[in-house]
Amino acid sequence: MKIVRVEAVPFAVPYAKPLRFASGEVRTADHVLVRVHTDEGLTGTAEAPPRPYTYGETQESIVAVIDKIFAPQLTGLTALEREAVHERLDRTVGNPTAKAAVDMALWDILGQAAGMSVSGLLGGYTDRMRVSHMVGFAPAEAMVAEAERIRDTYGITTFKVKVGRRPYTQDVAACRALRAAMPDAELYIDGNRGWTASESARALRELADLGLTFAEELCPADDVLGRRWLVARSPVPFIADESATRAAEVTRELLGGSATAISIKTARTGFTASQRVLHECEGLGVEVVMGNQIDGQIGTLCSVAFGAAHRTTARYAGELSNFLDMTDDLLAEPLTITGGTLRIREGAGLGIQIDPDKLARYRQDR
Ligand code: MUC
Ligand code: MG
Repeated sequence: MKIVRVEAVPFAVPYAKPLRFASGEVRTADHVLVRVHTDEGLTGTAEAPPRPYTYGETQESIVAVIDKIFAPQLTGLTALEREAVHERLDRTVGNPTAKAAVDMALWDILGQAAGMSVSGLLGGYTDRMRVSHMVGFAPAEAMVAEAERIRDTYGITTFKVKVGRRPYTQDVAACRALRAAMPDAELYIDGNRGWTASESARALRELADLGLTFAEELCPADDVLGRRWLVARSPVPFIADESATRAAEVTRELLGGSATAISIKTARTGFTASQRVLHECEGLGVEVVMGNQIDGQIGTLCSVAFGAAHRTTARYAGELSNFLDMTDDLLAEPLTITGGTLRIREGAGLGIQIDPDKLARYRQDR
């Protein structure tokens, strides 16, 4: 299981409609396919989504850090030596999605070598997750229409509503319209740091009767005292997402009173570090949600493999549906969401089969 090659292939798939949120927007899935090859002919596969507004990574930087730094560091180690792999990856600061994709590709190799599913190796709790859909910025009527279409087509009844616009009253109106249209839906909000602490507090007060499940990153964690003030007043668990991208940040945000729940994203912590974050949260009695890094189908398969593997991550609906906004993907067999749930792939490893024609069509390096 010796690593002989680490491949980073940039590809670009257009979105059918852009996804907009307070910190940015996505029009093209300009991701990087990461493949780790072994001397025995096994190939582990994952994807890294560049999110410059969240981590500073770009498609070019992900390819460069893998080609120039990670690939030479990892070649010669085996897929079983994950601690040694991470020791080497950690010599480079940042670059979370590049590191996470390498980690997940290594787990894919381990699963294939063992003839077992990665989800089973991670914990094997269940074979599916309920799905939560993220509704991006649009006029309130369009947000309602989108949520109703997703509910009617896929049976999804949990929605994360993007907020953080100014004035905050337009987001309050959108949330009220969604609640009026879907009295039984689970709704929560994500501000991507768009509001100040006091705007967030006013919005939460005006949304108090809607029965929201969570509030996420409404104001910046860097506004340290304002954020603590807000979190102390939040009527629902306050999720740290982009402010808690690794275990040490999770510790800081929780102990500092800047969050009371955590979004776990395999796109940034892979499987190895996501388990560390999960176990930390379980030990502290802090709720977690499986988040979405606006993943394609490969990333979504990774998220559901992890989320379904553990009791705590399977408790709430996972954010697993944003690939629906993309016009196409690389998987030979596309993912399907039915009855509001997404299943893990059967078989050894992660079950990722790339369609070579699609890869040839969408890759950006040839
Ligand atoms: C989310 O949960 O915030 C948008 C920006 C990002 O970093 O992730 C997405 C979704
Ligand atoms: Mg978020």
